[in-house]
Amino acid sequence: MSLKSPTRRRGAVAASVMLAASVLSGCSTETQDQIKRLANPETASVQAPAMHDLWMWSWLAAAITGVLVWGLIGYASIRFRRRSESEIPVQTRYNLPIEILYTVAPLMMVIVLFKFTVETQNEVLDPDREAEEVVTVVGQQWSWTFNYNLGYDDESRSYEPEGGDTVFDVGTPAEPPTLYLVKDKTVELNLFSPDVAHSFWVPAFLFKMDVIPGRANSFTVTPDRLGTYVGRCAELCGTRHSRMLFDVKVVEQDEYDQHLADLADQGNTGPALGGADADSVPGLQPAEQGGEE
Ligand SMILES: [Cu+2]
Repeated sequence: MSLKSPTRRRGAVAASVMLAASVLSGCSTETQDQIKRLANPETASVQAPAMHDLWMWSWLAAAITGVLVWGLIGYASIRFRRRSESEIPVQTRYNLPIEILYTVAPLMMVIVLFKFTVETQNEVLDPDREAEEVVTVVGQQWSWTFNYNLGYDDESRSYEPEGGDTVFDVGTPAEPPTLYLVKDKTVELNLFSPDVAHSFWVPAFLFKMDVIPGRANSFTVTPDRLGTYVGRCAELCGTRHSRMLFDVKVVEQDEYDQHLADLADQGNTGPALGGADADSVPGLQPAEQGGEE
């Protein structure tokens, strides 16, 4: 029996349908939801959906472009294939309309993607968004220090207490720290590094920003879902980069206040810009505070 017999073919189709069904039904609801979001985690901030939409529409645009290109490749290779040994198909070169299309079409796509990316970026990084809490995040080799009520003063170019006494929490590679944030409250996160470049990344916020020595990066975010989320360093920063993990705990206001009070009780008061075992680079400390060296 040849492979092309109808029975064989029907058998093959039935087998692949069953395989697809069993593979898909084997996925948990969580995995299926994640497939629907094209691998994005469930968002946990007010700003995240804008980035999620950009992600989904970009994939849709890429998929349409892909299908169109694959279709044209298939069509061209069948319609214009070489039909005999003696004759070579028509060779098209220097066709001006086609050359212009090749140049203009990708340019248009890049312009459209650029427009939507800039619009999303402006919305997410809106510098006029008012923050109600302020935290200075220190990324140090190889963990994080969270300074609550510590802001950055542009004029004096230094970190100053803001909105209360500064308390901090230091993590180590063995004991990753937890960043507490209040649900529905916009927080300003100032990013400081005493050593090398790190990157502050919370996947559930669909956001990361580099932590660069000598540069005062900052952004605001409004967590909108209670829960604990993973965070990590997204910049290869040395031997134990992979251990540079932390948790983000989005809580109600009273639990946040209690956490800050607990840190004060433990004696974790005042700014800590060096981290527990950071090798600070001289000259990168803001004026007066110096950090721990
Ligand atoms: Cu790092």
